[in-house]
Amino acid sequence: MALLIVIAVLVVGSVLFFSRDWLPVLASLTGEVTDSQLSLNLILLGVVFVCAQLALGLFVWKYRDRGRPQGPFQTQPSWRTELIWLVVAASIFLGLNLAGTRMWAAYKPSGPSSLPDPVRVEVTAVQFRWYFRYPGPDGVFGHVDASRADASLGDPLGLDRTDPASADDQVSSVLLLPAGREAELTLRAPDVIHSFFVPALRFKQDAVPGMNIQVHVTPAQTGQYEIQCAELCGVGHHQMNARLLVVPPAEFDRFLSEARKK
Ligand SMILES: [Cu+2]
Repeated sequence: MALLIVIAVLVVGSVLFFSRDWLPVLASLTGEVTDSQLSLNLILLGVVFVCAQLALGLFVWKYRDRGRPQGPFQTQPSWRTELIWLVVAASIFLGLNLAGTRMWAAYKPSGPSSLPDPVRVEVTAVQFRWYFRYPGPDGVFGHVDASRADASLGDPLGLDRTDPASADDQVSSVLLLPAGREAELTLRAPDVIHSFFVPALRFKQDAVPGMNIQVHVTPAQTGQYEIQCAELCGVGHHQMNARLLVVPPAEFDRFLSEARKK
C-alpha cells in the first residue's frame, strides 16, 4: 500500500509540475514552434508515463502479499504483446523525431540571413565574457588580432586600427537588438568552445575556435533577457552571462549613431 501511495504521489506531482507554465518568457518569432513541439513531446510522453505508472500500480495491487505462501512466480513470454509494445514505442519515437526534423528544416536558425539588410553583430565568446561587435556605417567588420587583445586597455578583441574597416566598429558588453528585425550573428571564440544560449529566444549555438558560425534570429518583443554560456568552458563558466536588450528600432538607431560619435 505504501508503494501504491508513492506511485500515486509521483504521478500526480509530475502531471501538476509539467502542466504549469514553466517555460521562460518567449521573445522570438520562431520560438513558438519550438515550444509547441516541446509541449507535444511532453503531452505524448506524459500520457505514456501515466499509463505505465497506472499499470505498475495495478500489478502491485493485484499481486500484493496476501500472507499466503505462493509458489515461484512464472510468466510465459508473449511475442504478440512484446511486438505491439515495440511498435507503439518505435512509432512515438520516430513520429516525434520526424516532427522535430520538419520543424528544424522549416525554421533552422543556422546560416546567414536571407534578408537583404539584417542587423549584423559579431559575438565573441572568450573565457569568461561576451563581446558584441557592430560593424559601423561601412557594414564591414574590420580585422582583429587576438594576440593584441587587452580588455584592461578597453580593447578586448584586439581591433586592428590600421584597417579602415575596423575604425568605425563598435564593441559592447551588452547585446542590443531592435525588435522585429532579423539579426545575423557571427559567433566566434578565440580560446575554447562556448555556447551562446538565449532561453527567451529559444536559441542556442556553439561558438568554436577557428570557425565563424553564422546564425539568424528575430527578437519579437522588447525587454531585457539573459544570455548564458551553455558549454562548460572553464572555472569561470558559471559567471559567463550577459544581457540582451531588445529595444524599439528607433532607439536602436539612436544607440548606433551615439556610439559613432564617441
Ligand atoms: Cu563559455
